[in-house]
Amino acid sequence: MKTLFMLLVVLSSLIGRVAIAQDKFSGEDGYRLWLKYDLIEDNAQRQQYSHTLQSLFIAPQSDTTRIIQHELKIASHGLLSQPIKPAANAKQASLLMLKSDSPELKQFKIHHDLNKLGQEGYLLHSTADQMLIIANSDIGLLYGTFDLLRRIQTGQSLNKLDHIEIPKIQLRMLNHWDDLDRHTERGYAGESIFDWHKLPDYKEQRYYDYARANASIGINGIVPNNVNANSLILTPAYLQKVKALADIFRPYGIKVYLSIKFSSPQQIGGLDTSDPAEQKVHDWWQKKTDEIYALIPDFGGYLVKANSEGQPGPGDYGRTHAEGANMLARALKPHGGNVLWRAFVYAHDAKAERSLQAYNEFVPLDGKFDDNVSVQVKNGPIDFQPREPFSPLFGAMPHTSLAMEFQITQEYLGFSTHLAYLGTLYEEALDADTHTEGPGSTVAKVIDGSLDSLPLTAMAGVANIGMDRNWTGHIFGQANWYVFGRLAWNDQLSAADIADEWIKMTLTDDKQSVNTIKDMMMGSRELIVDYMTPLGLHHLMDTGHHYGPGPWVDNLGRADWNPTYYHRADEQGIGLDRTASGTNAISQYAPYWQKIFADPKKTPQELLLWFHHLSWDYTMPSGDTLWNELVKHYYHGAKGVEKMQKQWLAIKDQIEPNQFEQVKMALAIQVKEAKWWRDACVLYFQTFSKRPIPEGLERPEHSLEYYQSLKFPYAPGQG
Ligand code: GCV
Repeated sequence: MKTLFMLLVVLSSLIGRVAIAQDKFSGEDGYRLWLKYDLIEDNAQRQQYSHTLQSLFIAPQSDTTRIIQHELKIASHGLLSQPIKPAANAKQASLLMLKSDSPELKQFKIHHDLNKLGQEGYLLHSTADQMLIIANSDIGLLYGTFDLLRRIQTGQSLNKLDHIEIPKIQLRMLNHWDDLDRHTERGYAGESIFDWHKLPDYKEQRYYDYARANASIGINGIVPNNVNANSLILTPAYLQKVKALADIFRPYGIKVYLSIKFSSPQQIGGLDTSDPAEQKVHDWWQKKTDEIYALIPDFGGYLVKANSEGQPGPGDYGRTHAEGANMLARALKPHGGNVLWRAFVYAHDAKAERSLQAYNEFVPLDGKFDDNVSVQVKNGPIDFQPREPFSPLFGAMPHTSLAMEFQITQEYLGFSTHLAYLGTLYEEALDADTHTEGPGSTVAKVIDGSLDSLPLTAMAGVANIGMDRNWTGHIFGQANWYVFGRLAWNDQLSAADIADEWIKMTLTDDKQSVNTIKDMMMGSRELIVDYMTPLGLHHLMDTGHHYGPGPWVDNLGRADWNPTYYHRADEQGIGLDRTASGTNAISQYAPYWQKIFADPKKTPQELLLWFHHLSWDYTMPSGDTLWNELVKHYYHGAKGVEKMQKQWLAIKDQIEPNQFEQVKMALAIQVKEAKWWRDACVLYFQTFSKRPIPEGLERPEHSLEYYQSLKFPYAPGQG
């Protein structure tokens, strides 16, 4: 009897555990991203849309129109719980997808010049009882479909629509820093989604889902392999694998590009040089490029990291970046391909302070690049820090197409456990006014070509995508993928509006919760700036993996790898003097900014220590000393994360349990790590300032030695 009782106890506890396990992992796990299409619960709202999605006229059939039909089918089923039927003819359809040369279009009064839609634009036009999506291509129709569905998902009216959308930027690309062994450099969401070993035969469902998600936000190019490239990618076996991906992505409007190693002619081609001045090197690239196009007729082109962080490049032969880029561009030109040549360079032997180097190398080459080359520039002059001023290259090369490179993966912003909505960072960078051609010469205008009307426009985002079930590690990481795509399509959209869309499609449509989440998102990046690198500080992270604080690191092989190089804290004060009395980096900006950045009183407070070395007692606009203000920023950041945590916990009932739990767990980590950053940095800087932590602020939990002793040999994403 006793044994039976014990057995029952064990059994029931096991069942209990299973139940708990199921609870925790059941429900929405984030895989569906922003394309959930859950039933619209409000009857009136549902009815408004059910007329539009009653019957569809679309002709003729192609892989892309089949994708459109499928998308509308699942959306209609999910959002409205109704099938969308095929209409016998255009007159009877509630929703029409028409190419601009369709005979059916004649019965409608369209007052737009449809030519200007180009190959990707579309027109959404509603009449009293029909909705039209008009485009010059199937891809335009696909983009129009996702726009319509977004309007429905976010509860917008479809009445009297007459709305044209044309992407402002031609190449809207994700750059994956994924290695061929599936390790992802600076990736925090699991292994690479590209399973090179099983390609080309095994085509994961994830590839299609990934393509669909990208198409829904207008991304039209992907680079599946790391810029620290492996030359194997250009061997015949790997090109077959690349072809398999390109075939999957094509109907979604996505072209594949490849990161190439500049020394490939030697590494896989048997040549004794990769010198771009040698004809045999040109010939090798031409042959290789022709081979790629024979397999992938719409291949996008090459992305190149050259003479940077140990990568080979034209500089190895005394040639310029332009000579290297143009050699590749000429091989691609007959096929319509492009070169994205990265400006992230800091030479091994350069004496100049690091933030100056890209400008020094590239500005003299302005106008020397072929018209199918775009120089891809990181948003700031150092390296994707929580805050940087805009790179001085923007606006300084009016005769060269410049592409924007943003980082979506959070290498320097807490990996995948810190909630950081990057929409505000991207917006700040795009809206920055370079003043190079007078007021209004914004970075956005430089890269979308409207300032200098250049032939090629591009925006690239370093992807945060991996095999994690929710794609990005953090549910809110999805918002960064989303906002990148939306801004690449239209750099004038606002980060707040995009957040609004994303929240409604991904998390909840409860008004109050939407506002709470938006508030969290919009302030999140600034909190990270505060608890990691306030007032213009930068590059304070630990070595190699870049996880956690390491402002004390001063022993690395190159001076400019050390955080001490950037903060320059000493007994007198803190900050890097980039004015004329220091490195004179301000001279690379337009005179308008030079005047501002030269004077600490005029420099925006958030960039103060980027440009100036100031005394600990320097009086800040608040009247407080620099030391006190610095410490207060650190505390403000950490406190703000606790507030976010409370905000999230308060909306539990409005969020799907699994999504809720994921974010809750991540926020708990973020609260801990924000304090870690705060305490480690404040204690370290205090060794120089020798001033107390202001009254009323809690004391750090551990000693500086403790923080300095922490080691993380297996932190993810290392280079
Ligand atoms: C792909 C930083 C990162 C590297 C990255 C490099 C780059 O240095 O830490 O991992 O390499 O930028 O953008 O090329």
